[in-house]
Amino acid sequence: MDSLEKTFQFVVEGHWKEMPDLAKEALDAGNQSGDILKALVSGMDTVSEEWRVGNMFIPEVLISAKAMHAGMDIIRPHLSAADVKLRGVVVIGTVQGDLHDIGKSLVGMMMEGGGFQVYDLGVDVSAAKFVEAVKEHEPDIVGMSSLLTTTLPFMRDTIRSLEEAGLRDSIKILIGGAPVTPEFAESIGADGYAPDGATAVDMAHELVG
Ligand code: B12
Repeated sequence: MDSLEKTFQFVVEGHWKEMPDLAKEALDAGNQSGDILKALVSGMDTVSEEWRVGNMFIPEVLISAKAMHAGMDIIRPHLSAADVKLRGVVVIGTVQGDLHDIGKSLVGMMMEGGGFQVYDLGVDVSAAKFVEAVKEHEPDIVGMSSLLTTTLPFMRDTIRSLEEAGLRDSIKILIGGAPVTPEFAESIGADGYAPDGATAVDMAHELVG
């Protein structure tokens, strides 16, 4: 097994402690950082799918996400412009009142894998914080995540606040999370909805043209 196949395997099996050494080994072996990133993302894709069909459980998903993060930390400085072309800037966060971050972090990492510079604002992000971050980072895309039906209205509030701040026209808004539907996205004036990380990346590419 070469180091890229091993990287994929280490994500799927959640070997987060061993991942930094493996990522360094993969770089030393002359692999491009973009290819290592692809192996990490593809490992996480497999994990998401295994979780979806019930073959993996949340604690395992969390450990795999940790392994992917550990690999990302090593290769991030090597993802130079020459290696991965910057497709745009994304600001992403889980909306106010909501502490679920697994899906949001996955989407953020996959966006990074898709060539975007990502600012992850974390969880429980108020409308005001989104507005502040848009002013600071001038993103192309704002991604919002919500896993609770009770926090869905905060997506609408955030869009309103961005409109009031005069920032809405300069960005595209992409939303997601288990209770989110395309109809809901349309009703609050978002530009798109994606059910998973891979679709989110495709849609982000479309939105930035
Ligand atoms: C793990 C989990 C937790 C963990 C969260 C840990 C963490 N660090 O995130 C803990 C234990 C803390 C937790 C707490 C709670 N939870 Co909870 N939780 C879950 C669970 C089991 C899995 C969520 C998850 O991580 N899925 C895995 C990821 C990969 O999937 P995902 O989040 O859906 O993300 C994917 C897509 O949705 C999409 N996506 C997600 N975000 C975004 C963003 C963008 C921009 C895009 C494009 C796409 C996108 O792409 C992702 C990748 O494919 C769900 C059950 C479920 N079926 O969803 C309940 C669930 C969401 N929780 C629920 C509840 C009720 C709670 C609590 C209120 C429980 C309580 N009484 O305390 C608290 C709320 C705390 C809070 N204020 O947020 C309910 C929500 C019910 C509802 N309809 O509102 C659920 C559905 C469980 C249930 N069936 O009752 N929870």
